[in-house]
Amino acid sequence: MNKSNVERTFAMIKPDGVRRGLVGEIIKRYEQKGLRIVAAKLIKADRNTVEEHYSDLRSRSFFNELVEYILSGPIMVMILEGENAIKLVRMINGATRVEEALPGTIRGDYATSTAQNIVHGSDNYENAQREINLWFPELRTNETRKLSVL
Ligand code: IDP
Ligand code: MG
Repeated sequence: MNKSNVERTFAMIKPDGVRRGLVGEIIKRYEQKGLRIVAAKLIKADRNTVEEHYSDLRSRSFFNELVEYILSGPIMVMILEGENAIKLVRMINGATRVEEALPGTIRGDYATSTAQNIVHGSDNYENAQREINLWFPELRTNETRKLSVL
């Protein structure tokens, strides 16, 4: 038997997803694959947090455009938990590039450009921890910086 790999990941419904009324549709897709919502909130992000979130991309030509996009309206941030949650959310979201995002994925079904592609999901374990801590500072515990009760 395979060892179970229940883990937590960070997901974001970007401003275009919220603006287009896709929150329910997106959450439905995560839930119907067995992911559990551990925490979620609709927020207006602040610039520092967005720049920190995408710090790996700071040198890319589209960085400023990307930050302005995420700041352009409310976003929904969430922590999802389940078996192989990190990979699963990335699969449900679909490929980054609009022409590679397959039908049946969120981006494949709804994204009309690579820049504005509806959703984000952490790409590995370290980034999942980092992004959960960044977007949910209220859930850090003093000593371990792990999630408290959830
Ligand atoms: P990911 O969101 O699938 O992990 P990344 O390569 O980490 O993709 O890029 C982060 C975000 O930056 C993308 O989701 C998209 O919004 C934006 N982005 C990526 N590549 C481009 C580009 O070539 N032009 C404009 N925006 C881009
Ligand atoms: Mg990424």
